[in-house]
Amino acid sequence: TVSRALAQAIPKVSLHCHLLGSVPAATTVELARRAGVRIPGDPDAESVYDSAAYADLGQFLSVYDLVGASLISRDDVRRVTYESLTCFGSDHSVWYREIFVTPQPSPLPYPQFLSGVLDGMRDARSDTGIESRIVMAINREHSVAEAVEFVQQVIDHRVDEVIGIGLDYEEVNGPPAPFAPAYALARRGGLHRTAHSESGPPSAIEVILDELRCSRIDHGYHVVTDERITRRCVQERIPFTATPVSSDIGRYSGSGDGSHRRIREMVDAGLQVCIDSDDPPMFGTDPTNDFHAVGNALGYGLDTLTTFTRNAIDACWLDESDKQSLR
Ligand code: ES4
Ligand code: ZN
Repeated sequence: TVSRALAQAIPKVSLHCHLLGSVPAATTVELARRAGVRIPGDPDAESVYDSAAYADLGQFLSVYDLVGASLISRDDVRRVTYESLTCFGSDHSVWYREIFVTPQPSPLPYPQFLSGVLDGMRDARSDTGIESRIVMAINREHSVAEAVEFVQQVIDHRVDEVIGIGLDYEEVNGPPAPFAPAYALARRGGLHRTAHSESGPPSAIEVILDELRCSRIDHGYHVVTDERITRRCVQERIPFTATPVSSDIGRYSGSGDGSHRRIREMVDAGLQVCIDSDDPPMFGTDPTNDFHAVGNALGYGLDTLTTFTRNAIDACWLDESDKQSLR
């Protein structure tokens, strides 16, 4: 185990944090009020992200959507991007981050939302040195046609900072296979690909690898329940982005150590595990806290915790030449 101070000092590369899930509570309250968006319970900054109140993933996602609906100007988007990135860079030793961006709940047109994110990235980089890229994420609860349209929009407005796509929102409402056309379009457009698989069967992981042609898996804890698929993922060095705190609170609640236990099994199996914090303020966590929590729960010291960072460097989508500067 390591102290919180040491967990904080460990250099980190963040591959699994959502922009809309990274807005500080006080900012959400301010922007929602200004936008005329009502968050249930008429909350203040102390209660807006009361994670105990998320009965299930759907309830969490409805608050998450209201955060997005509160971003009504390009500067709102710039601000939340900036606040989240500077916090990661200054307070949690995150040197590089690939941000999941879902512009769908915001009323802003895609190009304006994108330019707000780019502004925030540029300002955060010049103030704290943090590097970042964008992973545009499909809402799997919406139609495949909308997903294809979204990926086409990403390609039409392509900038160097947008390096890939993801598949977000509730897996039971949007299994991966039907999204193959959207993923094929992204692949032809030169975009990297990942997808969430947190609750699904192990077979969903093979669909994500073989039909969506993804190079990593978000969560994927259930991989260890299938020996053959586990062996395959070890052999192919498939990266898994685990989020210990959010997965315990959000989906394994009751068991207390559900995701941690799975993470140990994944590490012991020789899988390439990365650690991240998903939606930090919404789940009362941050990158330091997730490293600290997993270290504490599983008895990992500096050696294993830095391996998580090394895995994330290997797994990230920077060009080899840019990756060298992180190694
Ligand atoms: C999400 Cl499935 C899921 N889990 C956590 N945060 C999210 N944001 C969007 N989809
Ligand atoms: Zn996630």
